Amino acid sequence: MRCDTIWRNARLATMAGAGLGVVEDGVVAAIDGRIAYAGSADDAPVEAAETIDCGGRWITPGLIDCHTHLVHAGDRAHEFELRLAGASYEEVARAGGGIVSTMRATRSANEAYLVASALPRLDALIAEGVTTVEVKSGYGLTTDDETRMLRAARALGRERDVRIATTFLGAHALPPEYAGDSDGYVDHVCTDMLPAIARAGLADAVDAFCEGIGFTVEQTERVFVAAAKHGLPVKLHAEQLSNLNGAALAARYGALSADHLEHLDDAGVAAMARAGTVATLLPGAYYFTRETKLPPVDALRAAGVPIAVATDCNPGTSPLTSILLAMNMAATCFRLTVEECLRGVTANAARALGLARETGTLEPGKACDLAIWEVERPAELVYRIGFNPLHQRIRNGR
Ligand code: DI6
Ligand code: FE
Repeated sequence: MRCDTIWRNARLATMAGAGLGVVEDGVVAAIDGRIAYAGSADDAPVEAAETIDCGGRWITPGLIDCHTHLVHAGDRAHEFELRLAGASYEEVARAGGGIVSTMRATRSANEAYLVASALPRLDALIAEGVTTVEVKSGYGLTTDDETRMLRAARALGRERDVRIATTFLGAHALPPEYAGDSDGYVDHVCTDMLPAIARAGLADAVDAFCEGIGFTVEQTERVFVAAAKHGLPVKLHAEQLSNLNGAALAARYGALSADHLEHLDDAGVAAMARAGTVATLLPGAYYFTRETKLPPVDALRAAGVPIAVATDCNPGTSPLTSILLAMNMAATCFRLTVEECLRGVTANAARALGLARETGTLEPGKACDLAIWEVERPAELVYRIGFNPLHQRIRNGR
């Protein structure tokens, strides 16, 4: 087999099968941007146009950030100062803070600005070996503004060599023009916004914020029915601040993932296990909002629910653009193991995006997306705080 590129003299964490799928003296080979071989040097191909000696460095799959609000205008640093001065969430909202303040900034930003302001955040993730990023809408809250957000998200995938998965999150917050009429807004999301965005092919999935300060489980179900009608998979911000049984609803609709989950109960865990819905944990939001309720990690483990970890990069509750720090927080705050953290930003993150056949492990047939690390052991990727040991990022074999 003649390959385009061979990476040899490496230690592989393939994330395939049990554990980290470690191969001590490993080789990865690529043909036409796809993995042709990943395994022991003993059985590896040797002929290639280019052969790279990795000097014993570790190779993981390219990392995946499966939950971000990367596209948005403005920031909420002033709100952060108000909160530090003791203001409550409600007082901040009354002072014009909260999601609606980001909505106002985003509505007045054109697509070029939305792209330009997201690029530094995307570059921070890329610098840590991220090769796939999920980007949600949810700060426009009108058809035109949500469309512009998703066009900007798609544009990020043209501006940088990165895979972008887009998610329509029209049911993120109630816009001022629908004040007091959340059912009317959900009608607008389901009958106008979602069909327009589906027709334009701008969303790969649909999400909602099922929460007391968001939308009810009944309203969320209407969004899910509309998504199914347009052939779009769903995911859900669920049980972040209370238990509305959103995760169980998401599981009933075969959701790719349910996210946050601090208030998830045993029935929700069981429903997710039955459906194969991924539990995406977002330690950045837990940390930044100084939450105290931990997600039921032991119950998720016992039920075999796949766990993903993501930054939830957003200006209000998780202004975090480091997937490595997200892993450290998941281990330090939620007590995930190193293996669970690494699987959470690779194989399980791919599952949360419906991309498990394309990326997330070092296996033949998948995109040759790699991260090559200057570490003695994979645990250093989770253990260190604010240190980036990336040696090289490979995307589609280049
Ligand atoms: N949950 C969150 O923590 C963010 N959205 C959501 O559904 C908050 C987004 C923001 O405050 O801008
Ligand atoms: Fe989020």
